[in-house]
Amino acid sequence: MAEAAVKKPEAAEEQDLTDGFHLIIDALKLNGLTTIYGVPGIPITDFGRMAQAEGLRVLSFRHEQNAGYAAAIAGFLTKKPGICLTVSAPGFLNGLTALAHATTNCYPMILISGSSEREVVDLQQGDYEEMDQLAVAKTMCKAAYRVLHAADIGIGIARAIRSAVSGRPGGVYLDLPAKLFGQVMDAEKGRKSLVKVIDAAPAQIPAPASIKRALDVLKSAKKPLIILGKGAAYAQADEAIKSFVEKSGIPFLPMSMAKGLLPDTHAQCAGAARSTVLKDSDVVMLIGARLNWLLSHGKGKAWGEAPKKFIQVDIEPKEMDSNVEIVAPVVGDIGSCVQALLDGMDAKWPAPPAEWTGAVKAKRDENVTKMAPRLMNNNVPMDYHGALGVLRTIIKERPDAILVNEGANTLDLARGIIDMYKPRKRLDVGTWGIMGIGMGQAIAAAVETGKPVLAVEGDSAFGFSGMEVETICRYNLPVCIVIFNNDGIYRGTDVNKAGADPATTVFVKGARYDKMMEAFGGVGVNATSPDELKRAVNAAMDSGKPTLINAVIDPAAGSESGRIGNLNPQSALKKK
Ligand SMILES: Cc1ncc(C[n+]2csc(CCOP(=O)(O)OP(=O)(O)O)c2C)c(N)n1
Ligand SMILES: [Mg+2]
Repeated sequence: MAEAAVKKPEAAEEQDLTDGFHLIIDALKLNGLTTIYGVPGIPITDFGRMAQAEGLRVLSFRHEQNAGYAAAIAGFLTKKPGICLTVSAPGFLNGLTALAHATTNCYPMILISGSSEREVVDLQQGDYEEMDQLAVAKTMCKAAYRVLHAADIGIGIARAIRSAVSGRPGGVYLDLPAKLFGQVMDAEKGRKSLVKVIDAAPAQIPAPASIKRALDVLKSAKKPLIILGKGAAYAQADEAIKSFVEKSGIPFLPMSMAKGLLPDTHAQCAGAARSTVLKDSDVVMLIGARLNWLLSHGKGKAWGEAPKKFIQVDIEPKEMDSNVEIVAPVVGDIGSCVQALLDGMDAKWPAPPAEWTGAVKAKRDENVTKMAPRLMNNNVPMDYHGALGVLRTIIKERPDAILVNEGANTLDLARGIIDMYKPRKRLDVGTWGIMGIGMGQAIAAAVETGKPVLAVEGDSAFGFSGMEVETICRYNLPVCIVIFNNDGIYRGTDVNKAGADPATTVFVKGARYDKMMEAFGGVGVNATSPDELKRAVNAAMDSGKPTLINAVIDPAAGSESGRIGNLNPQSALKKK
């Protein structure tokens, strides 16, 4: 009793104070940011504990890069910045790849890193994990900020949120020096210093003249094509996009992560006639798709000889004319732009010439028919087509599942073979073709959507984030990983002719990745035939238990670099 009486005035005093730790938590909560992906350590360990205690979901990873990829894709899925939390220098650097990846892919993300003492870092006196993180981050993101005073936390987080999601979304770095966390201030003043970001990503309405110009060009086309990019998927303007495409009657080509915006089985989908529509189209409307390497920069062999006119719909004005002339730029947010286009089409909008739509459909049907028997093969060892034929059916039967996909052959073939039926269900390597997104994206997909996740992984690709299977087991997430194990990168058959070391592209033969999952209490299965694979994936999807299936693929089945082998430089000397 006496003790409590003595403590009372102290506790009352404490109630009037807040500190950096709590202000950061309160600022995130105020803005609806309630999930943090990270790795603990000095100076953010207690912050993670307190955030958890205050009701935030704080998911601890085994490596910051994977936490960063999780945050980045969370941003893509939710249109709110995904939060990645790391320690200073090495942890920060581990998270930086994901920050750069988020910026390149236009995913909103905030990398929050603790940092060492400014006065020591700036004099380069060798502090614990010393690094001028703000300077390093600046070149890799849309914006980078540092908060030095507890009273500025509200503004700092508000600026980070707005920078990440407004205009073209991207990565933002927020530097929080160790001293900031413990800084104390009056609680009421602290509360008042917080900022709730109003209308973080304001609509950007396109100019009416740009809409008219675009529709005029589109109407004049004999062989029009619409290309949907992942910006269109991000926009969550699914109904407007579907109505616009259907009202126009124009064949559409989805980029990888735009698959499912309209089903791949839709009558207008030209996915299976990609080379034909790129070559033969005369007017191409890009919606949230950039003319980067993935579209051969809009020129060259892939685009054929016929002259082309490009219409581009994008939120970023600088995107226009980036590679070729854009005759009808439409600048604004995708939702507003597509709605305006739709509103601008009168009831008598002419269908594109039947000769064109018929030709596209014929090519598509021909390719689909050609592929069909290969997808039904029951070969042992499995080839890519036999294994992917099974997964294709599983996604057809479970269109709500989220497909995560990385690898070379495993990526390129899965992209072509597995039809998607709903928006934002296919999450893959993005603009850079980066390996290592697999487990981070799978975890975030499960956490953010609550839907089952099927991660289709090359054995090399999986290795970049493989340790996160422990994270998947720890949080008991409904993730089924299928590893296309062909003993290596591209193929498992390479031989080093010059010495005893294995060739650079091959791994341990017959590796059993399924045992990794068992080590952490998950389900491991070794599947050697399409039938075994089908049973194991269905069981995993039904049970929701963390599962890893080692799918044994013929080591000779793949090709160098999958579909992009042409990008490999060649030595003239080798050909002598
Ligand atoms: C971060 C990163 N490092 C390296 C690469 C180069 N790379 C492209 S695909 C690939 C792995 C391909 O092998 P695998 O995942 O086993 O797929 P497979 O073709 O064998 O099915 C690698 C290492 C990359 N894309 N990203
Ligand atoms: Mg492989």
